[in-house]
Amino acid sequence: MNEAPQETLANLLTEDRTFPPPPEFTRSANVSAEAYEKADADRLAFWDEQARRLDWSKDWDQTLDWSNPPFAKWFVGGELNVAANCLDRHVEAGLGDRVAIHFEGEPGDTRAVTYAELLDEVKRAANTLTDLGVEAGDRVVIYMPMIPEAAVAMLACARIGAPHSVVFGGFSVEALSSRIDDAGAKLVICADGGFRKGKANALKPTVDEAVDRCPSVEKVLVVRRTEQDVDWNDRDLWWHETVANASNDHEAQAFDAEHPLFILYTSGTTGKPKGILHTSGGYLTQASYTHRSVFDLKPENDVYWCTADIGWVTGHSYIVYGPMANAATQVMYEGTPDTPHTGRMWEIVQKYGVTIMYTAPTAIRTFMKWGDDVPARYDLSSLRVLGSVGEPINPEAWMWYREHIGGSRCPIVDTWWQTETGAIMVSPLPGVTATKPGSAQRSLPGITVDVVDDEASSVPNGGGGFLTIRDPWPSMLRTIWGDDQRFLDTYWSRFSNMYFAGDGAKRDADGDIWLLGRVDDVMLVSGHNISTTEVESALVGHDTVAEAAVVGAADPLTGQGIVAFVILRGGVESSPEHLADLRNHVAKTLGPIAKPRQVMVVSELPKTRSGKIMRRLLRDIAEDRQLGDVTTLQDSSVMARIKDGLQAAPED
Ligand code: 6R9
Repeated sequence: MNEAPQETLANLLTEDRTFPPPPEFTRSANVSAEAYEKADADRLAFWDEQARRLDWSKDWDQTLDWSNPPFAKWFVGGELNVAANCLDRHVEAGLGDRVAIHFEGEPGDTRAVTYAELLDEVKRAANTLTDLGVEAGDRVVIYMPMIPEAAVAMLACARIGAPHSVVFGGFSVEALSSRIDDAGAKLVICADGGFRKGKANALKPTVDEAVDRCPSVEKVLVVRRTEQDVDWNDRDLWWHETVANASNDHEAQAFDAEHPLFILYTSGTTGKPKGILHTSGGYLTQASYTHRSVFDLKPENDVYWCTADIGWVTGHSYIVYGPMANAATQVMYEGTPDTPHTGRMWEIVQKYGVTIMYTAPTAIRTFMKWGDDVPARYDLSSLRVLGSVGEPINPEAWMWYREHIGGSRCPIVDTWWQTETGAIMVSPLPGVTATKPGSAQRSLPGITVDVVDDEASSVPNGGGGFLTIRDPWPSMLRTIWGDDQRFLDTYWSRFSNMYFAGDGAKRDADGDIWLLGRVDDVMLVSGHNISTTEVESALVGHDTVAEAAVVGAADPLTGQGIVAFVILRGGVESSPEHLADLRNHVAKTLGPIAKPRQVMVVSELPKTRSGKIMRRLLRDIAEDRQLGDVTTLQDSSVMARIKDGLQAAPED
């Protein structure tokens, strides 16, 4: 059965739809096609030019030092203060009255925080941290709900050069304490709780228990958000009794371009979390450049909204550092999208006149499931650019986003990047690229992403393989905190002189890049390497399916058999005929090799807190095994519900 033994990853799905940018969008776009030419002609000069959009206290002597790969140094010798670039310079330029954050709490409370107010609060917080003995280089862990103080805490750390490590508010005691411990944090900043799903969700008890296990922590600074009862320890301090009373006089000191800015632990699907280390000058350069170019941000007019949590890298680069370096006005929402009703997101878009929205495929597929009529009830005409991040976006989800949210008028930017890359790497440019539903398309100017085969040769158009990055980029991770060897082994050992991202990808006939999911999830069926993404996209292409996850389960005949888990669109009932129809639909779309052995209807899928499907756990179910580690699941009870539901479901 080995028809194609040399094939790295099959290319099964073809997509012919394409949408050129509206001409008036192109005319006023921040970035034109010339950016690619400039960057191709001289990549380092291109990044030099982008870095000059920031304020530096001291100029750099060298753009890139790559003499000791893969340990990069960007803007060598340059000095800047990241927080001053996000705040002080805007206020000094007369923009102090511009709203930085339109905060919308889940219960409906709101706050508009201007740049002047944000700067004032960050200065007070910086003075408080210094009073508590936090010095440049000391690590601070932040464990917070989505409230403005989370951004204030991050910026205050940046201001005094204390690297922060934000941990998802919602991770367990175990996850929190292991991250505090690995970073050796001196201070934890948290809140009493946050509002989620209509309730006050406590955070402080988790912090109390975690900190009891971590001798490095000296103080815990607590923001009062929900006003629920909390236990109080000697090490605890209230934010409103310290930060609020601190001086708002604080001069930002410049730090070296390579001074550590933050550590962020990747959820990863297995093993000990990796502390991804980012530094200052290169990171801020690429975060702000990509935010301005990919979303075409016009800070005077746009109202930008990124729905990610601050504990995810998207929250770091595209809520805090990128948008604030660009003086953007943005919306920050605390709660869940269906509280108190499934139209909450669209109500917020209408209320604030959101123009740029950045969300994840998992959210888009959930909105599809809730039905077209929900967004149709709101005025979404302010929107002009839509973004997607986190997982491959299936072509049908892309089309739904375009039509039902973007009114068929907004360019969609599908942005591929990772915690490790720090900022967007592959994406359309909304005023330049003719977009294709489901493709992230091409490397941004100044970035060299490739798709290679086993031997590290670029695959031809039409071929599939491994996504790699050939040249160093400004916002690249510098190492894994405390573990250079793991950094080398994880990212730089699969291919020599190339960063391997862990993702599969293909190049279509035009050379555009399509992401095909993690290579660990690739299924080997009768000698063919089949990506989970293509089969899932084929299923979502059926008009009864809102969301799908597929896995390869051991099969005596074919090596692995494809097992699909599907969530149906609102109002659809399944039957044995329907399931057979879904299997045939995949065979018709992708070819008989990709026909699922089995399709199971479920009401939920196991996801990480950032919305990525955990296929590993579904593989355990498909192969009838004991479940593996569920600690990074968004909702750890979901697996039991899936199993119970399956026992009641019709067999295919
Ligand atoms: C930003 C972020 C990184 C992994 C990455 C890939 C997947 C992210 C994607 C995408 C296809 C996109 N991913 N964006 N896959 N298309 N537009 O998500 O960072 O949490 O570290 O995850 O997410 O598999 O390798 P992170």
